[in-house]
Amino acid sequence: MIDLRSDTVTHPTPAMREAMANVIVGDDVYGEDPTVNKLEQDAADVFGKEAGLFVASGTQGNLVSLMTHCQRGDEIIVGDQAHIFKYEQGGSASLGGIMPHIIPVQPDGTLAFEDIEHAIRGNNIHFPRTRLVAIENTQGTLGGLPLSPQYMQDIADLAHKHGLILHVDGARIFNASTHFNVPVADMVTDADSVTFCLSKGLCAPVGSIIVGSKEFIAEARRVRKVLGGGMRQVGVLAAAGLIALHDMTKRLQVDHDNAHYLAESLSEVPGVDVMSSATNFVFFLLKEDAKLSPAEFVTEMKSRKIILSPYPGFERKFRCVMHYWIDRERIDTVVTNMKAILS
Ligand code: TLP
Repeated sequence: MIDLRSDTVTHPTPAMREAMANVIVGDDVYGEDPTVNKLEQDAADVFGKEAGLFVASGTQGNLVSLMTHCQRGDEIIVGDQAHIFKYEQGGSASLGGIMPHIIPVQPDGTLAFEDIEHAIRGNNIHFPRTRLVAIENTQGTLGGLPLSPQYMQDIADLAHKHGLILHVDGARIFNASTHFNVPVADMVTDADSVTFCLSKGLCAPVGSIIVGSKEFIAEARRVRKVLGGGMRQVGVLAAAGLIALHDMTKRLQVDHDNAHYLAESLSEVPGVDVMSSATNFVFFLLKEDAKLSPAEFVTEMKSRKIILSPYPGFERKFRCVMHYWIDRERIDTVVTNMKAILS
């Protein structure tokens, strides 16, 4: 099968499977799993932060971060296209009592500073308290768009100028740092917390990490526990996470080059409009006058062992995500099959 739906579909690499089989573990709720402790400290070091916390998923990382930073009734400023707002079941509201104040995500993936400033509440008994700004890098829904180190610094400065916290949903922050060819620490220098995912393009089977100050992470550890996220001999997963963090982050340019190659090749397929290509994402539209309907297209591709699906919430917009298990040969196979069924 060639699965293009997401980089979340990646299986662990052979090196990860070997490391997982041989790892030393302990009870992480007691803080006694040496592999988890190493992963958390290594991640903190890589990001230039004091401490790290291994969590089950990106969704849990964002939720734990927001619930640690905010009190019930607080408000966060977040983009209307952000994963936190669109694809996390409103968990910060339903579980944390945190209200999202949404502002438009700009076509380049950023939040406009005037929109942020406009959204900040004054000190008035009628208003919730604005506590935090959340920014996503790379911005997923609009196409895996990388936000520059300068923008990240500016938004941190803006948040802090107004006494607000900056949380970064950096599920794919290594794709952004690869794009700009800067160390990931330089992307988040003054961010108060960052969540990043080991289980997407970095191929670990499970897990994300939150990094931030020692004090913040100590509190986040409590919140993770109450959300059912205290995991015991989780070194079996952290072993794969260490390879994700140290090795797999170094190869992401290959995925970006492959995305570019796929986008160019797709422009020759009838019935398809390439909408965007950035970092490891390619979005295309199956045109109204295409030979097949979206459902027929998906079924026909599946019968050829290629998995594609419309992006959640869209009928004709498809996302192809490049990752370790997709090479040029597989891309050629995808394009050849699409030409065959859409011509
Ligand atoms: N995104 C998934 C789907 O949920 C859409 C994907 O296939 O891209 N932040 C961002 C920016 C994400 O893209 C995702 C996952 C998450 C957070 C949540 O991560 P998980 O799936 O580990 O909870």
